[in-house]
Amino acid sequence: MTQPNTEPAYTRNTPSAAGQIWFDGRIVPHEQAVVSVLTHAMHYGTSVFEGIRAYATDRGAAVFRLREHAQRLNDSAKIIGMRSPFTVEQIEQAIVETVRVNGHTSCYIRPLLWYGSESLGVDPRKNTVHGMVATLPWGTYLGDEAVRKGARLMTSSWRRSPGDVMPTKAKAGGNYINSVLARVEAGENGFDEALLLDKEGFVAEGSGENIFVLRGDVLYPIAHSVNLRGITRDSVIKLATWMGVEVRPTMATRDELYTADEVFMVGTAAEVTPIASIDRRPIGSGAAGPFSLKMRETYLDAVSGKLPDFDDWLTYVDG
Ligand code: PPE
Repeated sequence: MTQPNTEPAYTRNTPSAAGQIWFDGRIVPHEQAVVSVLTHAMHYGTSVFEGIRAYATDRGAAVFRLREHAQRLNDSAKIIGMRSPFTVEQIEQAIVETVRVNGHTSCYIRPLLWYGSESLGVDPRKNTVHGMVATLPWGTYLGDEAVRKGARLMTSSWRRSPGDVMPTKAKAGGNYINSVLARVEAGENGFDEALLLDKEGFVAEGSGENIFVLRGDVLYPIAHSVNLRGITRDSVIKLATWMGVEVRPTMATRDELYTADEVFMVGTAAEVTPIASIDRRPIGSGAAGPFSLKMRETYLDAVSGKLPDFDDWLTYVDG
C-alpha cells in the first residue's frame, strides 16, 4: 500500500506554521482553513486564482498593483461563469488585511475563489462559491541561479491551449494542467522552464510567465491572443517606455527567439528573469543579458517604491 504523503503540500513555498488565512470573510489560523474532499474545484478545477506580491518599502509592506489583480480575479470568475461573492473592493481589503495580520514585510499572495462541496457532477451551479487569501514567503521563481546566469528554456511538446478550447484569459485552476504538463516536462529534461507555442508554432508564453525579446534597441513584448493578460508585462512595457526604449508588441516564432539579442520572462512570481538559452541554443552571449538585468533592476525599484513616478502602483499595507 502506498504511504500517504505526510509532508505538507505547501512545503516548497511555505506559509509560516502560524500563518493566518482569510477564509470566507474571516481571518483564521491556516489549520482551520480546510475544505471537504468533495469540493467541486478539487474534482474539476473549478477555481480561479491570483498571484500577487507585496514588497518591502521605506513605508512598510506595499502590495503591487492590487486593484488590477483583484479586478482580474473577478474577471476570471466572470469568464468561467462563476458568480464571485466578493466585490473588487472586498478582495482588495481581504488581501491587505491578510498581509497585515501575518506581519509580512514582503510576500507572495494567493487569493482563490472556488466552488464548494454541495454537489458533484460537472454542473457547478448549485454549489456555493468560497474565497480565501493566503500569504507566503516566496523567493525567486526559477531559482537564484536562473536569475544570475539566465534560465534555460525548452520548447514544450505541449501546446498552449487554444482560446476556443480553454478560456486562457481566465486564471482558472483547470487551465493550469496545461502549465503543469509543460513545466514538469521541462524539469524532467533538466531545463528551468518551458516555452509554450500555439498549434501553429507561434510563441505563446511560459508556464507562468510572459515573454519579451530584445533585438537591437527595440523591445518586443511577445503578443498572442491565448496569453494571460500579464500585469507584470504591462508594468515592464510602461517602465521600458519611461526609460526611453522603443516598445513594439509582436508575434514571433521560436527561431526568431533563438536569434534575438536577449530574451527575458516576466510574471508576478518570476518578476524579470533573463533567459540564457532556448533548446540548448545560447541567446546572445548565453548569459543573462545586460538589458534584461537592467530591466529587472528597474522593475525591483518600481515594486519597492524607489520610483516616485510609479508610486500609484503600490498599496501601502499600513496606510
Ligand atoms: N502567463 C501565465 C500562464 C501565468 O500563469 C502568469 C502568472 C503570467 C503569464 C504572468 O502574469 P502576471 O503575474 O500578471 O504578470 N503566473 C502566476 C502563477 C505562478 C505559479 O506557479 O503559481 C504568478 O506569477 O504569480
